[in-house]
Amino acid sequence: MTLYPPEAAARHRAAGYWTGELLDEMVRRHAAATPDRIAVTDRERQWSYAELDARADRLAAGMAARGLRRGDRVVLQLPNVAEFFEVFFGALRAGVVPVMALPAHRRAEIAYFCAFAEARALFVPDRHEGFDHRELAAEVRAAVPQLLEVFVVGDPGPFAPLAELRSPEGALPPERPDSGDLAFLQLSGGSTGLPKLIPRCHDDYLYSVRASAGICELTPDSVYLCALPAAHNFPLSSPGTLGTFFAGGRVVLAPDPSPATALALIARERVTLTGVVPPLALAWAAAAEAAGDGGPDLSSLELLQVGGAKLSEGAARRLGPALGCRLQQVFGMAEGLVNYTRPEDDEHTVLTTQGRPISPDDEVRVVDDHDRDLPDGTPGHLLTRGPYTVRGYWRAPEHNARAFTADGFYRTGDIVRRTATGHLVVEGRAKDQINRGGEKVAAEEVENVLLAHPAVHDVSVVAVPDEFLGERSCAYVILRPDAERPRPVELKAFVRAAGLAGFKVPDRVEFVDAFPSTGIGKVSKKDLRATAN
Ligand code: OOB
Repeated sequence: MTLYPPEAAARHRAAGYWTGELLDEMVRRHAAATPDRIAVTDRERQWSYAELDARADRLAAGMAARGLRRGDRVVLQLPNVAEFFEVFFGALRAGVVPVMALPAHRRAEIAYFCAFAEARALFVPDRHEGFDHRELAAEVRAAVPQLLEVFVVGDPGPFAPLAELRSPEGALPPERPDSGDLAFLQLSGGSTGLPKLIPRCHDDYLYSVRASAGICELTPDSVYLCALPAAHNFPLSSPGTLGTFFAGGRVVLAPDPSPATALALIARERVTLTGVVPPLALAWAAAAEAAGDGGPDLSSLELLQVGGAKLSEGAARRLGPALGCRLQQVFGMAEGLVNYTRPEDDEHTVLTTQGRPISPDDEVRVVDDHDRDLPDGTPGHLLTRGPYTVRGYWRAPEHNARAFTADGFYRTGDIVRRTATGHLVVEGRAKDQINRGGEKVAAEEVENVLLAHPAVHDVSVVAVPDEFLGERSCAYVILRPDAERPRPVELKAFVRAAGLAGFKVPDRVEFVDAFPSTGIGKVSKKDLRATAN
């Protein structure tokens, strides 16, 4: 399977962006050069590079011994535990393709990923944040017949423990994956009824990781706190955990992102950088301000990266002083393009823009509704193409025809303006999505669920402003004429019972008689949003 047009791939290789190296080789390299250096810290555990490397080998061998073949898919739903990287690197080494599910996903999402990706195995924790993932796995197994095995980190219950997959003397699969192969499937924030899978290969992903590590000046002394879910593209690659491994640094896994946990870990582990979404950054800043001089010692922290949702200038101003570090804005997407403010940028740029692209060969177009290029300073649709932006979603030709231009530009759905220095400012969004403090909710996915409720005639889910999260979701519901009005909590429970992740449950439900419409008879979500308050 070729993920990029051959001439584009040849160009990215000739430019030195694509090196032919595989993503797991970074672990091998440091295991050989500095075997005893710590790669991962997880609660009381420390794994050296040698240990992480050996574990990845054993897991790859175990996957091969269980009959998992190059190109086979598995669904990875692990929280921030060291085993996340054991399974991730082990799978890559075996040529097995993980689907990067989030811990918050529930039955509907996990069953869909398993079925759509034809996954052969599912990796889950026993319990996480009070939720039993073995029960979820049992439901998914019942619903998806071709899912062969479930492996559990922790108490396995009726399933196999991860340890069973570790093969002490098994051989690695003879054939190494190719750097242009599909390495893993990342998840799209989505704007359609079903989540889309993003095919990332070793070449494109490693380039974004390596270049990000350079821009963020990572060294073997870097200590990265992974506070967001490890599977998400931001903490995974921008430069995140993989960038830290690439540089030979140390990754500290936060079991939860609360200020109490995170600030204590920064102090105890002498963390030098971390990446968070705006509401978290503000919660940490508030906690640090409240604690004052008596709080945790944050003096090791050099860089706070904030991305995933728009950071207001006012919030941006507050963060550096509160946490005693430099701020970097990150505007990225799992489909590829990532923008960073740079160490050399002036303060105004860091506070008011979302950065500029990683690569000199990232092509950025800002266009009007008819794909005509707009001058700098004018907001428009952001289209992009480049050495690490995918050319299509996995197995989604119809959607791809809309989400990509004929010449391969990804339609990001973001409305941006470009400054004279090439920095981008995010002005809004054209896609039908709610950005709930960095967690993306596709309106249509939630609408489809609510439409199945017997009392619901029509529904429209939109973003409403929220002081803390930036946006929350509101479901506007038109009831069937004969229906009794359900309580909002019942409709929320209905979405939850359908097996959707908690962050997709509408924060608010409002009943209306009709929706405002656009000139051509479609629901005007813009006008609907304006009625919220
Ligand atoms: C990151 O990735 P995704 O795939 O969860 O979401 C991408 C979308 C963007 O298209 C944009 O709508 C929004 O999230 N976004 C931002 C933003 N960063 C992302 N909107 C405003 N300001 C920002 N700084 O969210 C992601 C991936 C890699 C690095 C960082 C974030």
